[in-house]
Amino acid sequence: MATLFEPVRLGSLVLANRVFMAPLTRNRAHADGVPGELAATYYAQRASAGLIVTEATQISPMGKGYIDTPGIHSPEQVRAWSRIVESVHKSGGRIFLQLWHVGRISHSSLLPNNAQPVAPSAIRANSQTLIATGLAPVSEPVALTASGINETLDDYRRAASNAKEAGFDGVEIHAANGYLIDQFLKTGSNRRTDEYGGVTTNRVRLLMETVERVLEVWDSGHVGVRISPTGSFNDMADNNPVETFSVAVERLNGYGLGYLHVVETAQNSKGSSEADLATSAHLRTLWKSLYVVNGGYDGLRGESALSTGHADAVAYGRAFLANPDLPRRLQLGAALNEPDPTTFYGGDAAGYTNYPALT
Ligand code: 8OZ
Repeated sequence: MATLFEPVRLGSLVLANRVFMAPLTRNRAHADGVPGELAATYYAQRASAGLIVTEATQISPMGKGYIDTPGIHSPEQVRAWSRIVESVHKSGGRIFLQLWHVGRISHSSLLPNNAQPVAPSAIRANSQTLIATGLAPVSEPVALTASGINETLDDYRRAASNAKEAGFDGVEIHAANGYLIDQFLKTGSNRRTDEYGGVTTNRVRLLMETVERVLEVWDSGHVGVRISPTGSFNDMADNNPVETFSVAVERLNGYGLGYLHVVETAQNSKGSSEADLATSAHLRTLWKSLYVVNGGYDGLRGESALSTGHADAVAYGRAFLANPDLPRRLQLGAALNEPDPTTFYGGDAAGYTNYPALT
């Protein structure tokens, strides 16, 4: 069995290790969705990750749900991302862009012409988002029409193409944590009566069609999908996560994707329960390529996930945020910097580019 520090193949790439950097929302982009000036330094500092997955990045103006998150739909955004990718590549790293549409987790003040957010069904989430005035309840959404779904799929394709133009090594489709694709997957947020709702094979349709659009642009080995089968963050619930996600995973197998990335915790920052881990272990038996896990792992649990065959790679969020040289620290068994939650979302270099590496 592999260790965290052995290389692993992903598409045409050979990644240096199996310590991945999980996507982390940092809210330091400009109001127009152009990534901030410090982002190139921040990501390059973390280039020793086997793979960096960027912070969630909106595919369109309607895909935005929080203040100061980056996009990948305008030429200025693409230019800024290309400078970030270049700095990561110069430092020897590999980086995938995470493609994001928030669906109902948004607020009208963040959307074009103060629009209502879109969702599978007009069900408002009992959840909050960050807007100009601070935390606010999310707005009431409207159900996407068939043509709205098609336009959204076109947006995914364009965003995937923009990511390629910016020089990324690949893309990760965000189908986790209560955002648009997850809202379609899970029964609590999807009451549709058309071919995108009801039975599981219908609820997984938007994810499959998204993958198909992205594969019009990218080779399958350079595309990953992130899911959170037992996640309840953002007011999510599913009647039968094992059934829903077994169907999703078996269908995804048909596309030959590079990896599946599974958030194993019910809530951000909380640990995973036995049931969460059992669901993930089951999906692992179904999945045919690289299996990446995330959710409160430390070095020891990460090693054990690999040595027991539970996973092929481990994505670290908070630990990577606070430790730019995380793989080296884990390998040496060195002490870790503690993450500072007061600087997670928004702000400047403090808590972003000033965490020290080992000397
Ligand atoms: C925390 C705050 C805002 C967004 C996710 C993109 O959970 C997020 C997110 C996390 O996937």
